Amino acid sequence: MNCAFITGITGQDGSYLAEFLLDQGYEVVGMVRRSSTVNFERINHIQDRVTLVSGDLLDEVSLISILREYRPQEVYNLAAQSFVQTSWVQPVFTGEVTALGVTRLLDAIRTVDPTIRFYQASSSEMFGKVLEVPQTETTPFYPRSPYGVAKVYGHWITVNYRESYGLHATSGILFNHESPRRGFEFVTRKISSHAARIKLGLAHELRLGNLESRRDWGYAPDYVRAMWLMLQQEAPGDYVVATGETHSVRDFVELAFDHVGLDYRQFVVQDERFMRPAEVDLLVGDCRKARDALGWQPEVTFEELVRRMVDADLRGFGERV
Ligand code: NDP
Ligand code: GDR
Repeated sequence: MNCAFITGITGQDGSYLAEFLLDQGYEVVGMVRRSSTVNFERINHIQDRVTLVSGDLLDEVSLISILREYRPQEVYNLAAQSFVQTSWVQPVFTGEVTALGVTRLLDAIRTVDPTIRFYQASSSEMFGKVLEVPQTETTPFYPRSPYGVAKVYGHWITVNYRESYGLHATSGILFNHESPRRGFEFVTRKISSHAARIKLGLAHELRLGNLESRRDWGYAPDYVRAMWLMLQQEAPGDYVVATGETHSVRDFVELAFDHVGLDYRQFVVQDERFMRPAEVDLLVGDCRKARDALGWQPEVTFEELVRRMVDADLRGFGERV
């Protein structure tokens, strides 16, 4: 039985990837950080089918011990301080986890078993103030936040360990992907949860920052499939994963509120607190390489994504009314 090790298993992507790998017949080992309260909400339903081990990207000893004990063939590095806005408030911490954490894990792999296949969760935030539209694997990076800068480091250290030590180290440059399991601080879930709560009479307004920024939004379960496909390739590489469509935050709000029969203009308030010191105005990816080499394509459309997220929040909040 193949064994896969996932960092960030308690996160949105980690939970979907764990489900996907279990379905493929893998033994799944997931790393969790010690905390005073348990936050296994996203993996409760599979907890008895995965092995959870304690560790931290800040602590290389824990990474080496886990690899030595479980001997995985595949490692998926999904752990990160992943919220862009927080990266301005905690820039050093973001660099420690999201940038240097990648080196710690790569070095643990090099030390324990250099035949392990490694996936790094790189991001479209690396393109930042975009130098080309649409963005591809060869578009130069111009990150706009401490998070984006940290991800550029994580990307290049992955490429460097591939080239220096011959590791099967792959970087998936994933554009935004969302789901009903998305954290509430990210704009899509903030919108879907507020649309549902306003509809149910549990809230009366939605405070947002920049409504004009544009993102290439896909559906998270489609994207974890691409991660796995990348590690099944003979050779490691870099792949853009995206839908090729771009929509504004305003488009997302409008669709979400339309879906519950409300006019967003009556509820949305623009609030300076949610504006960013430097914004990424436009992202749209060209995933031709992933399509041709991996046979990957997204299955859920933007409109369907919005509907699924709002419907899930209507059910979730509706049960609590
Ligand atoms: P989440 O924020 O939902 O999950 C992040 C995970 O990282 C959580 O499990 C968290 O654990 C864990 N984590 C954070 N810090 C540490 C640490 N020091 N040591 C160990 N684990 C840690 O992110 P997503 O699931 O959305 O994203 C997964 C990865 O993909 C991230 O690296 C993100 O930056 C990247 N990415 C995401 C995209 C997206 O649109 N979702 C797009 C492109 C890249 P805990 O639960 O304890 O906080
Ligand atoms: P992003 O996602 O920064 O693209 O990073 P987020 O949903 O936080 O922001 C998207 C866009 O929406 C604008 N926005 C707001 N954002 C938030 N969070 N809250 C608001 O109130 C708000 N109002 C407007 C933002 O300014 C931005 O333009 C996500 C994360 O998952 C990263 O980890 C990942 O690497 C990238 O996607 C690809």
